[in-house]
Amino acid sequence: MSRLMEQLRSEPASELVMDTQCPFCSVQCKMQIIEHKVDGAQSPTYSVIPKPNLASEGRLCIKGMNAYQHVLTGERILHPMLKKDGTFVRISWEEAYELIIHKFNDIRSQYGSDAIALYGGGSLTNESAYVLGKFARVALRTKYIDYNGRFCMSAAASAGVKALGIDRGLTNQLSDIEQARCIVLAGTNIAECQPTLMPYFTRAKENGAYIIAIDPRETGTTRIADLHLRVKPGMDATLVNGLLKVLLEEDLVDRDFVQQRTKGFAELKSHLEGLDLTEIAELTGVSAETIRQAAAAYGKAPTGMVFTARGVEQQTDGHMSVRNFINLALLTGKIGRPGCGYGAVTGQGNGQGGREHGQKADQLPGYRLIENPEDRAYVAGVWGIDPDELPGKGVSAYEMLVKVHEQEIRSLFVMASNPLISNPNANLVQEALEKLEFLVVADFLMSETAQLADLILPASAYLENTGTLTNLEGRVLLREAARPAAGEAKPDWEILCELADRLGRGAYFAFSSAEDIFNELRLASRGGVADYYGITYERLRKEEGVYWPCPEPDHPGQKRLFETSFPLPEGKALLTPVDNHLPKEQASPEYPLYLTTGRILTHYLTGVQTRKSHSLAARDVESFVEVHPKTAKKYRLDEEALVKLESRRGVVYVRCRYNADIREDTVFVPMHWGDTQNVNKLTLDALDPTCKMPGFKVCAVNVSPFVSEFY
Ligand SMILES: Nc1nc2c(c(=O)[nH]1)N[C@H]1C(S)=C(S)[C@@H](COP(=O)(O)OP(=O)(O)OC[C@H]3O[C@@H](n4cnc5c(=O)[nH]c(N)nc54)[C@H](O)[C@@H]3O)O[C@H]1N2
Ligand SMILES: Nc1nc2c(c(=O)[nH]1)N[C@H]1C(S)=C(S)[C@@H](COP(=O)(O)OP(=O)(O)OC[C@H]3O[C@@H](n4cnc5c(=O)[nH]c(N)nc54)[C@H](O)[C@@H]3O)O[C@H]1N2
Ligand code: SF4
Ligand SMILES: [Mo]
Repeated sequence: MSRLMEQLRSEPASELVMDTQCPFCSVQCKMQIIEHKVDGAQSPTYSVIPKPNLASEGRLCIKGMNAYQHVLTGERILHPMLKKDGTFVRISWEEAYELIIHKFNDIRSQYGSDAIALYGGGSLTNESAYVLGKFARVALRTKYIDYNGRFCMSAAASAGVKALGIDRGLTNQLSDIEQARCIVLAGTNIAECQPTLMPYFTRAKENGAYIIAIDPRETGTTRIADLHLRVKPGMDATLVNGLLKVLLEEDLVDRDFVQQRTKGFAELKSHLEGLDLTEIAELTGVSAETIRQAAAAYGKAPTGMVFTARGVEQQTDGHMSVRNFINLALLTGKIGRPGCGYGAVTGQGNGQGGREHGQKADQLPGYRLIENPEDRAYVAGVWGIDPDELPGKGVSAYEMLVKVHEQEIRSLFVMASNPLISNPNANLVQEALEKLEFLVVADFLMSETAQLADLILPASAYLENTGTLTNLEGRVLLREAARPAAGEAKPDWEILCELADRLGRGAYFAFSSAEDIFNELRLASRGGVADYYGITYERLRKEEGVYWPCPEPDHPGQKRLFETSFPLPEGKALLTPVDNHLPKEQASPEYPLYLTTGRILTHYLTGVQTRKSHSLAARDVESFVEVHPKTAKKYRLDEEALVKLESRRGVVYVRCRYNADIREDTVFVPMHWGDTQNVNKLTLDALDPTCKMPGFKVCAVNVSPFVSEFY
């Protein structure tokens, strides 16, 4: 019998059972956390039980198993804190609100409404994201609002909208994966980033699926592949041109589908005919033979699915790269039927819902557009304001920080993000944040950005906060509060409503619960692309989530999209020629290697949460660089020794790890650490012209052994 069980049996105990959902990735696994309090024991103990549900089927990964730790540690932000002479002192909520109103009014009267900007996040519930968007437009009337999902889903989102008419991460249910006979996993590391989904792929394999992985390095995901295309970082669009060319040459095009359901074939065909496979092989580092093998496997399979994630999307041609992967699905007619589809594997817990309800610079709720007169009129009607009162569109997240640097923006309100670590070119971002006249951060933990703030507001954490989140399938799930908020923390939406009230706009924010907000969101999204009108809390309590679009309360929600048509003119999807594209920064004698960045299993994003979880922190205490042993030898890098990595923009110091299966011209560093291990000190701030996604996945660096100055 375990010590805990012994204790439980012998001493009077109480239990708090918390039904919840993991706060981390887009799968949104359901779980139960039980707090055991034993009389006489110093602190409670916890057990975690995975709960069956449609996506995770009752699995949890190591992050979910330990997700109670960071919320229940002693390191929470428990009350508003004001920076005075460099240190934070506790103040009351009323003092905090008074200060914000005073500062905001001052800044607005001096520089105008657009001198205040809001910066949101994909961890926020749909309700809080909705209120944040409304707060920007109705309470502050600033055009400057954007969110961390810009770095996450913007390339896939803009490509999905253009090519397919809708951006819903997966075009079908997860259960379709098992029916696919060929699966392309491009720049996605599901084994570490959505681990509980792996069994869908292993079951597909057992059913005979051929798996093709595209990644410059070996990962837990590429290891399940039958064929691994070790592409040069940033060269996916070009690689797909090779695949498409072979499909044409080998007559593996689904002519009926292309003719009846798509537009643009002639242009795509003539573009591909002008390309040379040998050149493509050279540019991508993948042999023509391998490209042929991959194209034939996908083209000949009766069913197939294509998945992309940030490896493909976080590029300066991320939008067009995704368009090319969609070309692949369309050209072969592998979309809109069982076992077929395209999926952008969404990242954050509410990465999907977070991009639908108005925290994006150009967006209004329901995926409506702020520059479209009809959309403006509709949403203004729901909000009870004149459409002319709505500001126009602002700029993307990083561009906002550049405006902070240029002092066009004087105050920033950050809610659920850690921009100092997650933006590219972090040294410039730090300079920008330090120039702000007033930085407010709402968080429940002390992030690196919060440390720079003038004022920190304590937000409630997932266990304490009711709201809906939309998972990677486009399924809306209700997560109910399972315990009271710690200290004086409040839900994000409540903070915003109380502030709106003090700004004299309370009438537009008279919400008394998350459900109240959801009911307005339902109306605001009604008839939009992401239509939530038919979804209610009552339904969500009874059903295991509801897929959008769901236009009426008796509508079942749409599980598979595009079965008969695409929501585009004539109901047809759009094929598009995509140019071969080189990353913005090329290797040079001074910076001879390509750096790519990403994730590991144990940590989440900028690590603020997982670094405070003792079990997770203990597994990976610091950052590292993955290097091919031959490259390591060339640059005299010993395994486990510290390495200095340098780009044109900055320097970081990380531990050396050998990986015999990474490209020799490429090194990989995860993004989960700050300070001298913040990999974004190295990354390039060039943005994709369409969606403004930064090219996080490629920049040029040099590496050398770190020799301490103290030796
Ligand atoms: N453990 C963990 N899970 C997470 C997260 C986390 O931080 N930690 N974050 C969540 C979020 S917000 C997101 S967005 C997702 C991200 O999920 P993923 O996109 O799957 O994760 P990444 O590690 O960023 O990148 C995926 C792979 O792209 C590869 N790659 C790098 N450059 C290129 C390239 O040029 N081409 C191709 N084809 N591949 C390339 C990398 O080697 C990496 O293996 O994960 C979610 N889940
Ligand atoms: N080099 C490089 N950079 C990257 C990426 C990459 O692959 N490479 N990936 C990019 C991607 S995909 C993403 S999504 C971004 C993520 O970038 P960030 O948004 O900066 O990352 P997080 O660590 O999730 O930061 C969230 C913060 O909000 C807090 N928080 C969590 N939930 C809530 C909540 O409900 N309310 C409030 N008020 N606070 C909350 C957390 O404690 C944390 O401090 O990073 C991007 N940056
Ligand atoms: S991190 Fe993702 S896969 Fe792991 S338990 Fe949480 S939601 Fe599930
Ligand atoms: Mo993300």
